[in-house]
Amino acid sequence: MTRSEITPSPDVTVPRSEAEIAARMKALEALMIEKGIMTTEAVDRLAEIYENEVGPQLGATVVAKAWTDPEFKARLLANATDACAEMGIGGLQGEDMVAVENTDDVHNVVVCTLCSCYPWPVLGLPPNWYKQPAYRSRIVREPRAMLRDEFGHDVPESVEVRVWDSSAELRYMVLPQRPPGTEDKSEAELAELVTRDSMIGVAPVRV
Ligand SMILES: [Co+2]
Repeated sequence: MTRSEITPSPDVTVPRSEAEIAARMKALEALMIEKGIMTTEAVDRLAEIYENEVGPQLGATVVAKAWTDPEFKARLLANATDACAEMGIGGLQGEDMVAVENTDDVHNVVVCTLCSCYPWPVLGLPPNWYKQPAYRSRIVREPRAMLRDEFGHDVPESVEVRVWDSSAELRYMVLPQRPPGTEDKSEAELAELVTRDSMIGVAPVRV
């Protein structure tokens, strides 16, 4: 099974269909515009930002900086929101971000068991599989098997797997390990190696 084939299991109740959510969003948007809370332009601009401008390419620059600047890395692990703000990265759904570091002994992976909480400023909008009940339940029950079967990521038995449950209060991102053989690469070159999946913790960074 590949991740695109992950579908909700029949015993899981999915509260709303995508069409219903889209309809509710449209209704909310219309109401906010009507009441003068938002303008059409502002709504379009926000959608554009979170679809095109904010995304894993920003998270990748954060990771590359942490790999090359130990003091920045310490600040990132102490307070990811503040450290990202230093780089001009922040905003909606990034108010309380936490970075967790992968090491030789620990592999971190992120989920939102309730819905799809996710640090938008550094990762953009979550992929579909992140929102599926199949991922949300199994990654907690058997993370090692899930990573192996669905993502082809075999975490050695000697490495502890930690699963972090994102919420509206805390949104996690993974600081992946810098791959060996990248000592000569610049920060910009390193950033190109960092993928969204590596910052969710379902894949390593590969050269
Ligand atoms: Co959530």
